[in-house]
Amino acid sequence: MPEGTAKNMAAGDAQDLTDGFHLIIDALKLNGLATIYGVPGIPITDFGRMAQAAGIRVLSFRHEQNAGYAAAIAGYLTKKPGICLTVSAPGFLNGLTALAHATTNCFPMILMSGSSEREIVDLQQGDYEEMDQLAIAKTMCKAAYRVLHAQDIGIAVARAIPGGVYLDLPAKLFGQVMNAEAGRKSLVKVVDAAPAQIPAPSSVKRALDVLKSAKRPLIVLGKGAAYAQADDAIRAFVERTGAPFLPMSMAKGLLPDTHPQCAGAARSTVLKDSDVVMMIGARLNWLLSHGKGKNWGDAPKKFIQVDIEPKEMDSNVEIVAPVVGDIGSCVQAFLDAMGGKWAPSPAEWTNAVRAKREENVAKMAPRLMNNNIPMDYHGALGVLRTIIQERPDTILVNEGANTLDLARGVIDIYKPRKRLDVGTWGIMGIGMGQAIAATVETGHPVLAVEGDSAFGFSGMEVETICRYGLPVCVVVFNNNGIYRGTDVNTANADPATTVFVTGARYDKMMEAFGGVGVNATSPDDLRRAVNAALESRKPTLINAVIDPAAGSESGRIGNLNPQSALKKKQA
Ligand SMILES: Cc1ncc(C[n+]2csc(CCOP(=O)(O)OP(=O)(O)O)c2C)c(N)n1
Ligand SMILES: [Mg+2]
Repeated sequence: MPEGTAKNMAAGDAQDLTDGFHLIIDALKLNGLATIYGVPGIPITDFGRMAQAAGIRVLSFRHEQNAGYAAAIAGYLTKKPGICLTVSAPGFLNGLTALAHATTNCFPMILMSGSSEREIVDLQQGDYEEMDQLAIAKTMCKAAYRVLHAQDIGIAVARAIPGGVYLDLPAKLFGQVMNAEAGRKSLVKVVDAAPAQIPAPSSVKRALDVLKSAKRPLIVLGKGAAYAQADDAIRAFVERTGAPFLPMSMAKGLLPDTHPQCAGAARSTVLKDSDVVMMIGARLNWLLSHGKGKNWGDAPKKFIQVDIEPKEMDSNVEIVAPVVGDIGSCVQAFLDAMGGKWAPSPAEWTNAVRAKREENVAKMAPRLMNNNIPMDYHGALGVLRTIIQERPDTILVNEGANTLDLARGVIDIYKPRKRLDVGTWGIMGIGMGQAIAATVETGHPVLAVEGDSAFGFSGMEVETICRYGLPVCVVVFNNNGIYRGTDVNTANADPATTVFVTGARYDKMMEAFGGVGVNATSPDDLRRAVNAALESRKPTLINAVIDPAAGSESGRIGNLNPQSALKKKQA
């Protein structure tokens, strides 16, 4: 039976019919996509209800951007596309930021948005929430598809996997009716969304030859390596080489930060002094100073790059040994080709790196134990560092400027994919969405360490956390502002642009929704409150009062602020 409307169908046929609502649900379920993060409204409210009734977990957020960040990180954690569901125009745009973020970070995600009447939108006749969403989405993700016919839903969902993809679902699609058996047959189960991509054996040999020639090798692990879930092979490979390794922030824990080869605490030394750098699932973007400049020192350097994306090769500097394939297959190929006889990295180099690391760790240790009131970053982070050491299954979510940069350095991570943060863009606002999805997808409790500004971008989702009763402990590093709380505007009565209300009590936000709120003014308060939260698994928000003068402008990346040439001349 061709598509039609329910009106056209004889009532007696109803059980032999299906509709767009159910076909989308069936297509998602068939492909094992069992969780939706979204915000309801026309035209997708009933769809959400029906999805919930059909056994899909539907988590309703307070803002689509947060639902989108949840979907994005769900994709990262599970290797299956996270689904974000929104209404048209404004809801779509709110979700689109997250889809763009997911695409930039190579997280699989599908944004599904309802859209208005095609005929009216295309003639720009002013429909309810009118917008040409498809055209806008195309520039922001890998692909964007619109589904006009119920019988195309199966193929459309299949094409969208694994993302980052936008699926445009016009309101009319949901109500379209077709024969149930034909509908079932129209569904497509994706057999292998990300097939193994075996690297060319010659590229593997070339990479190993370069690595073998190194006097001062360095392995850089990126979040692509963490995403691959090839944890054992990666660890075996790194250990076989004996080389120091540097984890990018979301790759921390792939091997424990306390591993003897970890060079996290000797970052500037290894970047400067290494002679061969093997990048595994890490890109040579701004986060690594594009592989050049003063951070990388003067000594000539050879780069080996291992990545699934051929376009990453030679993106910023020459890659003398490109290895293209999925990280799991590449690392396994290295292990196979290395055989039993691989000379460990020169001891002179590994000892030098270890000495530098121990020196830096020792330098930091007393600062982490300080009991200053108000707390500074190190005093507060020292507490959280110990808690994560004692509870290594806890997932750490982290955003802010100083709160991010200092926590990344201070808090050791012991297991893969236990640290989630602002990603490639350094985006604020991922906090509560990531916290919610991280516990929903893994069942582990979450510790979200948030700058007070960063928290504000998604703070309303504490209601969502309370509503679903999620084991999330939010610690707001309340230094009364962006970077610092001490800025003064001398031009008029308005506050400076970077400061917030003095003495704000973020803990009361959590209490407003039935969660636990704690105001922590000392490291001891903080320790007690976080331990209680992780023990009880009750939604908790701790307002950690931080010295407003403790932070620095833009955290560790102040050098990226533009300076006027004029100002320099005058100075
Ligand atoms: C979406 C977005 N908007 C704005 C910024 C600019 N930004 C970078 S860090 C930051 C907030 C830093 O303050 P806070 O979170 O309180 O951390 P602190 O340094 O005070 O510890 C802002 C607004 C951004 N990175 N992303
Ligand atoms: Mg702040």
